[in-house]
Amino acid sequence: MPASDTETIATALNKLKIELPSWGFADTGTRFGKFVQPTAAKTTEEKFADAGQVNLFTGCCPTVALHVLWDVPAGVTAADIDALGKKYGVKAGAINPNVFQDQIYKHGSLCNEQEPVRRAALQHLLDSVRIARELGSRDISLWFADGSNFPGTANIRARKQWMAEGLRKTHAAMAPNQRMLVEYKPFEPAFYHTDIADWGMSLLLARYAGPQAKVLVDTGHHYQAQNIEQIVAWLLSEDMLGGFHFNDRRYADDDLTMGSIDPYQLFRIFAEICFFEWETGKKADIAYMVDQSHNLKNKIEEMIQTVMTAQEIYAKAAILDFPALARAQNEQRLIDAENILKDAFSTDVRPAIRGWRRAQGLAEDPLAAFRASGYLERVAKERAGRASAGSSYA
Ligand code: RM4
Ligand code: MN
Ligand code: MN
Repeated sequence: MPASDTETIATALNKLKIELPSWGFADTGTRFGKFVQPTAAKTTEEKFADAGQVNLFTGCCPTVALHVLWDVPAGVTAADIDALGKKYGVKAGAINPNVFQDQIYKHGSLCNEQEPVRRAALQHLLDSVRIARELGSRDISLWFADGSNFPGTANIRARKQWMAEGLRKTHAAMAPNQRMLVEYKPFEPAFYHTDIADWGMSLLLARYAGPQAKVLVDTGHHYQAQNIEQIVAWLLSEDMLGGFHFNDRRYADDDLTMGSIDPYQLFRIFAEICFFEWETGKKADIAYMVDQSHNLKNKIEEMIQTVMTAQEIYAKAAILDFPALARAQNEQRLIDAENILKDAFSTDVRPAIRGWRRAQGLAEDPLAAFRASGYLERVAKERAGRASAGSSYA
């Protein structure tokens, strides 16, 4: 590998920060049940401790996304969370309100036909904005389970209007340095219509909400064969891409490990981002977050695997020969343009990444180093036999 590529990779990795989901460390399940792990985090403190381990060994995960109901329930203060952040070396990241779990949200939250339910949802969003501000978190990450299961049962236009109003009121409560990220998902839990089903709906709603609202792309929230990198390119060109929830999928919102099914898809997404940055000279202001939760793999090991994959694929995109790519595109040399992508994707960037880790004082192989640390054995004993306190989904 040319020295210039090694340098490009180091520069790229210095910039790449990945936020971990608190719920990825807790026991979660499928619709059919939960397989519990003795080492799973049972409390918010344990989630911070586990996220701290991933950051310790990878050096690039300084923040952890929190779900308000699961991590900051009534009685927990910003000072409590701050103290955990200091103790474990990771700070609170994006704040995720939860307007899908309570019984009142059976028919939706901000889009609910019943005004008192809409009001309760709005109040929770406003509380979440306040919590985020107290924690010094920039991003409020919004995902709504709102939708309907049967044709004719919902007034789709009225619900859109209620959503727009609720988001506008939430936006009005934000401090100037805060952002609202609007996530979309085509189906599940609703299977006939979902109120925010795709990136166009998120984009429109974000624009209604106000200038600090952007779109959040969860890679698993698309129909099969959807060209996700095109969505990324469009949102970048509109300055509307606020963040990602990374995961991989075979069928739908499978939340499998990033890059495990289709690493080339992930590469194409990173390639669009790096291309945008090269062409415009601007740094894309994107929150890179992981949204995964595994009940078969060990959770901390899986997060380390995820972060290592993210770094590897990102490094491949960073070394793309953009001047040559732009020339090939303009001269309509299709095979050459396509091969420029493939050459970068086929490059073994791992030696350069190991070198970057050494220079950072990190272990070359974070997963092996974590396994050798004895952390899992220790927490398995400490956490054995304790039930988790509703700190995640399912
Ligand atoms: C949803 C969506 C949200 C996540 C919840 C738990 O499918 O991806 O981002 O917070 O799951
Ligand atoms: Mn998500
Ligand atoms: Mn999801």
